[in-house]
Amino acid sequence: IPENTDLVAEIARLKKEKNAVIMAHYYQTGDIQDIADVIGDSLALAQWATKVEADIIVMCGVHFMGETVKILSSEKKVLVPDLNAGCSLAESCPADKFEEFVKAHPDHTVISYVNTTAAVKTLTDVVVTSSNARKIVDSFPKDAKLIFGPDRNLGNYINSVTGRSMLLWDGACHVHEQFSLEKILLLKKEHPNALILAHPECQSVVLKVADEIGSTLALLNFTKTSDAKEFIVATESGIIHEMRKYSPDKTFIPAPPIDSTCGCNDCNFMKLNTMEKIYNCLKYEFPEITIEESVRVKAEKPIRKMLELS
Ligand code: CIZ
Repeated sequence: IPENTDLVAEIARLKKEKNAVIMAHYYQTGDIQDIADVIGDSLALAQWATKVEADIIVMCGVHFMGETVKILSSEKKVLVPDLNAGCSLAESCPADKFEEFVKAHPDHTVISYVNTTAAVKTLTDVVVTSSNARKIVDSFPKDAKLIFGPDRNLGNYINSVTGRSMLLWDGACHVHEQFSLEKILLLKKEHPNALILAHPECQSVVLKVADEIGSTLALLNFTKTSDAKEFIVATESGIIHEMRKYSPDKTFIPAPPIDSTCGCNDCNFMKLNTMEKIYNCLKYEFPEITIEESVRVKAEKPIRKMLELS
């Protein structure tokens, strides 16, 4: 890319020329969120993917999000700026091992978090995101036998609020698993009026001290309506961009990870996407998400089921 290229203008030009749209997850950097046609959580992005009219969708997020868009909009070209943008949670649940787990419990309904590969979705009855997991789990009879994967922290949290004992897959998100209770409590001492906001993928010790637990969208909405002026935010720090945009008068403090040298409250996969890569992927229409049609068709069912129940 030539030096001094105005990436914002060039991306806008390519988008128009190619009838493309840009979708960005809340965990993307602020510059990417600012040029996106739509910003959202996985549920909002999936819902939007079923309606959008375009020839090309650039999904600025991680690989499974590109897959979800492709599964729902198979006729469109779906690009992701960096194919290496994986997800620790999706990787913690290999399809072959998950299949063994499902087969070992044949009388169970399988509920999978959206942070899974298309292959795992083919083994799933209904997909959930953090913003609809409770509602969808509650749609099953109280005595239903349920498997929930792959996030054990989210699964434990949903078990606790719904009074169920779903069988859990033992996976975790490397960002949310890393938040340090001790450092959060130190921050709280320094900012006694700050409310602690935590994502349900955090460990239960962090959830115990949280004033509000919810998905990115739920936490964002909470900050808009709360009277509080300060918040300690225990989820990926990208969401703080939106929080600040809506509430410029409030203070948002990212919760620190255990190992502060690893910068774990940023998802290093999400942050692989850059403005330069978006420009290149629009220009060269690459890298593209492709899914074998038989897998796509099978994986679409539990996602559509989620959309119906949401
Ligand atoms: O559902 C999503 O997009 C994720 C990964 C988190 C959240 O709470 O929005």
